[in-house]
Amino acid sequence: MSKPIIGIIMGSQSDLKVMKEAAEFLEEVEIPFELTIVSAHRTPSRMVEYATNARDKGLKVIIAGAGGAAHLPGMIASMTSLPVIGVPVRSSNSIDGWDSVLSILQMPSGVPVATVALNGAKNAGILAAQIIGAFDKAVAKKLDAYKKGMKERVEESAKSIQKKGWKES
Ligand code: RP5
Repeated sequence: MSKPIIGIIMGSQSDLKVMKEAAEFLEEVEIPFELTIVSAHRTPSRMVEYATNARDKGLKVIIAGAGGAAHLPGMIASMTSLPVIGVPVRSSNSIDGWDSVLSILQMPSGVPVATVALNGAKNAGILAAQIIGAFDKAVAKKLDAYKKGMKERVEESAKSIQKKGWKES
């Protein structure tokens, strides 16, 4: 198996139900990735080690998901110049999800985290693939096919609604 070029990390195993959507997308477009748990609050040294070794081990993009206070994506971004995509997770300790959205989104100038929607791990996977696809033609081709598939599904739904009317779905 090829070496992972995308790292998916999350603050807790409880984030996996959301974060697995990023992994599933990367599997679909056949981009090698690694997935693990790194907690900013419970394993701070592991977080430093992960961020500082990421580039040397071949990663090109990091997807980091966390809920509640959600420091993980920002802290990782503070220690690497690789692009970091943040996934705010609505977790058991979230007030309503806004806590993790704002924590990940409102990074100070100089340390960006590309923040996707609450629980938006699939979009994080797509965005990471698009970053890779900017330089890799084979990945770009798969992403173009994915977009074409979405377009065709909407067109089919539109046709079916026009034919059947609004009473049937
Ligand atoms: C955050 O706290 C994690 O990312 C998770 O979303 C949340 C709750 O963690 P657990 O108490 O379920 O381990 O750090």
